[in-house]
Amino acid sequence: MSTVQIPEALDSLAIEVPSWAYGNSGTRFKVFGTPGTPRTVQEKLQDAAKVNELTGLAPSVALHIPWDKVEDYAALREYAEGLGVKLGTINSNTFQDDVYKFGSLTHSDESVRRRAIEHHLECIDIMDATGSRDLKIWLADGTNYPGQDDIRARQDRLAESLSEIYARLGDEQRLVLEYKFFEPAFYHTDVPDWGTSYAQTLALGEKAFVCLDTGHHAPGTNIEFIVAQLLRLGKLGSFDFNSRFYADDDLIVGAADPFQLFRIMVEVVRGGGLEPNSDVALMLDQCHNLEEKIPGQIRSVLNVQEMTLRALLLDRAALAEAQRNHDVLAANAVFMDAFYTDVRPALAAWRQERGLPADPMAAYAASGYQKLINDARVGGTQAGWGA
Ligand code: AOS
Ligand code: ZN
Ligand code: ZN
Repeated sequence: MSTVQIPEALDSLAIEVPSWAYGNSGTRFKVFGTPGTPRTVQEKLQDAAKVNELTGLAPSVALHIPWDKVEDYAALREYAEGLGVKLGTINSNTFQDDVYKFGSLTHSDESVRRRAIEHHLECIDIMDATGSRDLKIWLADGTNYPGQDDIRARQDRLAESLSEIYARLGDEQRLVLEYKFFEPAFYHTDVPDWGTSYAQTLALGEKAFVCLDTGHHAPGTNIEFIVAQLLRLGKLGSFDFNSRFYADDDLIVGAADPFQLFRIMVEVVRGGGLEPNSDVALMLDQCHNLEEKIPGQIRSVLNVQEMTLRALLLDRAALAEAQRNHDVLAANAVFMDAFYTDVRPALAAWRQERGLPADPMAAYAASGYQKLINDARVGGTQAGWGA
């Protein structure tokens, strides 16, 4: 019998899954196709609904426009709700058209900026139909060589473009601006860090927030410090969770460094990020190049759940006392005790109490769903990263 008591706060944990995680993806060297890969956005939603059905953790699905473009978004919303999931964040895309070679919202040519702004306004129209709250903007904008463009003028143009997009948001809608320190641009990126995203979103207003992708920092960056700071400033809007060994690897969250995920969740809890009505949305931004996609997503949401529970179990009173006494080793021991707690048996029991499978990974393997989709989804073009 486990002695771990699960706090109520865990009941409301919700992690949004990305539609693109169910499509084929790879590196610039090769995209390995897998059987059963969705051919349509509806099939991606079916797979996401399976993840939610087995874990109870993933009630919404992020879409990427135009990868998930359909004629009728209200109908897509109904379709998703029929499967028991909601349509979540709408991700804009200004990184794959030739016209954006030298930038999108920051481009020096007014007509290119106009086109990029119009794309975002269209994304907000889609949000109106899907009932989505968040517009997530990640820009590939940047330069490769010093002197290539005026980096300060690009900030001004970014601010101007964003303010036009922001003005179109409804009362209940938000804009989240994601930062990334490099790639595809290699000299400078126009939104490289949380400070830039913070400065830009602060200027926009209170419906604009920062999106923190855990894979978008230089090695060694103390990400939990950024989490603490943004929560303190009331500007942490969302996470794109994934893990990385080198750059923007987009691997399963908690796989490369579970301790880092724990430390991040400790700050999320500390900053009120799990409380009802918190501003913080938890999302995955991952690709499954080698592993099967649906179990890859199940493993991911379970990893977030496990580290969240360990963070909730941190004995904050004992920690505060050790900190007050400047007892460095005692404080660290309290912290590590929470991290080393094996919460898996308690979570298995907790799931069963809620009518969920004790082991969602095993339940998926036994469900026959993979064979069903492998057989059914033949013909047509399989969706991929960008399809
Ligand atoms: C790109 O590196 C970012 O992480 C974005 O969130 C992007 O939109 C996402 O990875 C889907 O391509
Ligand atoms: Zn991301
Ligand atoms: Zn990324």
